[in-house]
Amino acid sequence: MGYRVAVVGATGAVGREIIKTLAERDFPISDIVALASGRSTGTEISFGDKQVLKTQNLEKFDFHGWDIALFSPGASVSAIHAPRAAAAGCVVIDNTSHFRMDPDVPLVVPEVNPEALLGFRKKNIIANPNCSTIQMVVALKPLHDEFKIKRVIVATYQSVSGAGKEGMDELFNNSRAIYVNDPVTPQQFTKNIAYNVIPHIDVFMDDGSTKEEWKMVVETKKILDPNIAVTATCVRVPVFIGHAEAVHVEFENPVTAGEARATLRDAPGVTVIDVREDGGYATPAEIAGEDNVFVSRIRKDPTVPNGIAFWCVSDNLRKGAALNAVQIAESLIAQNLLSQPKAA
Ligand code: 11C
Repeated sequence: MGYRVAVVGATGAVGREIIKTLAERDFPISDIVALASGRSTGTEISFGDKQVLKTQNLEKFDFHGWDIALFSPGASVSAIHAPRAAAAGCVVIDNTSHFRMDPDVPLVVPEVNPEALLGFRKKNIIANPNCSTIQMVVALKPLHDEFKIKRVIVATYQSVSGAGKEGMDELFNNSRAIYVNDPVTPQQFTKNIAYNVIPHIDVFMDDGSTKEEWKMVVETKKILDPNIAVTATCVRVPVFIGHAEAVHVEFENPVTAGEARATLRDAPGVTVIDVREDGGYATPAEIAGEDNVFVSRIRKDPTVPNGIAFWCVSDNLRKGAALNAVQIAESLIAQNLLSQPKAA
């Protein structure tokens, strides 16, 4: 017995990763459909070793009779089609920013706040957080439980795959253009991304921060604790896959680097790689394709009372997007929150 699962935005970088993750984790599926905008209709995508899905047109698709829809198109597409799927009785897990701050939509990282899923029936929609938020809260949660966080200062180093396949193509093409002395024309990014870093992700807000930075603040509060103060600087770097973050945390209670390290070693979804020698830390190139959040460089921040600094790295397409969405579906099943699968 399995569920009827729709994957929306199936031809994008995250959509493809969702289909791969469902197959790898042997998610209980009786029927799966790949959906995309009209122009991608007919694209073929492998599901596991044996099945090839031919993408169908989202606009014309009837969600009645489908159990779960994992959405990863643009936010404006989710805004129209996620409520349509939800109204048809299909549980929507949406990876876009559109519904995240809706008080009637749970925003969930299963290692952090699985209990928030209890409220999902209000709209039949669950939101998947932003990739940079997900990896940070997975690392912060066990530390908050033990030592109570007051304030977080984070600087991110975000890979171009956060901007989709087009972002990856632009890094490749711009790097090549520089080598062969061709002109470089930025399209997905505001400046040349090859051999450069750009302190700008998503649009500017009125206060001078960017929307990516705002998301890290408000999503962390919604998922973890509204009393935690967060300030972020989000930076695009010329890396294909894997976001990195330098995180400085001030706690209410005293904590040593050893205690923080021991707490993180026991935490679900976290791998500690922290040897104080050359190469004794994780970098994006090594963790691409992995499921966990990797934490390194755990040390005292002596500039504040009860301060700890660390470095964390995670695959933004997996834990930052596809894997977290599939884990939400798995958590719904584990908590008996889904109705019995619908027959095809
Ligand atoms: C990036 N974090 O790296 C973004 C991508 O709100 O879901 C995901 C944007 C979002 O560009």
